[in-house]
Amino acid sequence: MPLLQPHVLPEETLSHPIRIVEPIVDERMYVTQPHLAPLAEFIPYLEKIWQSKVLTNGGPFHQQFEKALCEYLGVKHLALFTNGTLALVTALQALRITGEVITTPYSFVATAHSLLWNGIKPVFVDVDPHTLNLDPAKIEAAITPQTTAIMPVHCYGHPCDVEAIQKIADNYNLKVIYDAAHAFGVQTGNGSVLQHGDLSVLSFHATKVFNTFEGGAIICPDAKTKQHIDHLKNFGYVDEVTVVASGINGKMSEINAAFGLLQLKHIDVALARRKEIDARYRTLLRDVPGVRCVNDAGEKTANYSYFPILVENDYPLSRDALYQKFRDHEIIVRRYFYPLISEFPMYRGTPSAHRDNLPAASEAALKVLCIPIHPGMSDEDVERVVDIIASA
Ligand code: T4K
Repeated sequence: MPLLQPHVLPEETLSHPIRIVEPIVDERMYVTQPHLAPLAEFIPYLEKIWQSKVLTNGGPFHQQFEKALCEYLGVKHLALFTNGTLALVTALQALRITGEVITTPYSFVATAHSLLWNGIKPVFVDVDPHTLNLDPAKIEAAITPQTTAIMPVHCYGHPCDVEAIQKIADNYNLKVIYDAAHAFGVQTGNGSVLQHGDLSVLSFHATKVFNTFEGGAIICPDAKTKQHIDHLKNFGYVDEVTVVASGINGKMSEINAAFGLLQLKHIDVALARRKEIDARYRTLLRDVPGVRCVNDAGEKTANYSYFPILVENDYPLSRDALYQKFRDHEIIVRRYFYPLISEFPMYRGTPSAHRDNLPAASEAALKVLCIPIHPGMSDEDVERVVDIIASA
């Protein structure tokens, strides 16, 4: 319990009247929209927080949410974070990674930024043109005496070739930290994809399949590692007078944890609707010339977090013209992941960032378009999106 309890002021003592913001009417269709549990269901959780006045620092909702998530995801240990980026930064700290880390350029910039924040040099390796995940066949050539780890991304929630990556890591004594920001709930033949590697990092950002507004987690292999990570996310504090590391403040607040607990009750319905939309897109786009849907989830249990299409050269419009056509129809599609991380100024100078080293990633970045997929979409919405693609 915190020593100082926050005091809630009665409304009549407020010096400024509260102005309620006008409801926003927005008819646009977005690449994603958060799935939110009904507001009325959240009120009792808020009442508990207001009663207890425990707002953060590993309170009861934080503890319950960690336990509930472990059960849902089928993992043994997990440490909650304020967001996925701080979780990535801390995962690298926890394993004391230094020197060079092999990673993918085809991701959100946070993947490589987490390396720079730790003073680590990212070494970019190309992706497999079919899965758009780090290509295991290209990893060995990039290993140097300075290489200490591999940081692959389960891009769009599609599992990396975890066996091949682990084999290389074992041969060269490297750690593996998966950026699993997209991979909530994803299974492989042997259970959760999050069990692979030394650590895996999730994001619960508003744009993710499962959101706590902002949030993230590190999946840990054992209780000892989790305890170390729990210290690192709390400034390195072990107890009131002991600090064991130069930790950060990465703790998830009680409000986010409480909301996460509630969101878990609704996630299966959201995933089921995503699956329907994914299937509908694949059927309707099958015969549209010049458009290729990336990766069918096949037998794996996917989470349908994104719906990327590749706009091929025989499509009547360029990728960017199609992107603009969508915008003209108030449909806000995105080019995840264009530009490649390796194209940004803080990465551009290194030899591994050169386009010649990254032909598959460079080509995908120029062709990809992520079209809307989220549980709030109707069948008519899906058809509207397909009509725009098919009518070029
Ligand atoms: N690793 C990977 C592989 C990642 O993809 C990410 C994050 C991270 C690490 C880092 O995790 P976090 O630290 O974020 O937990 C978004 C997200 O901000 C980012 O979390 C995400 N990846 C990335 C792929 O996408 P933007 O700049 O595209 O977001 P924004 O604001 O343009 O949102 C996209 C659409 O989502 C909007 O057009 C409408 C909708 N939206 C968005 C927000 C924020 C909503 O409906 N409500 C909202 O509150 O980066």
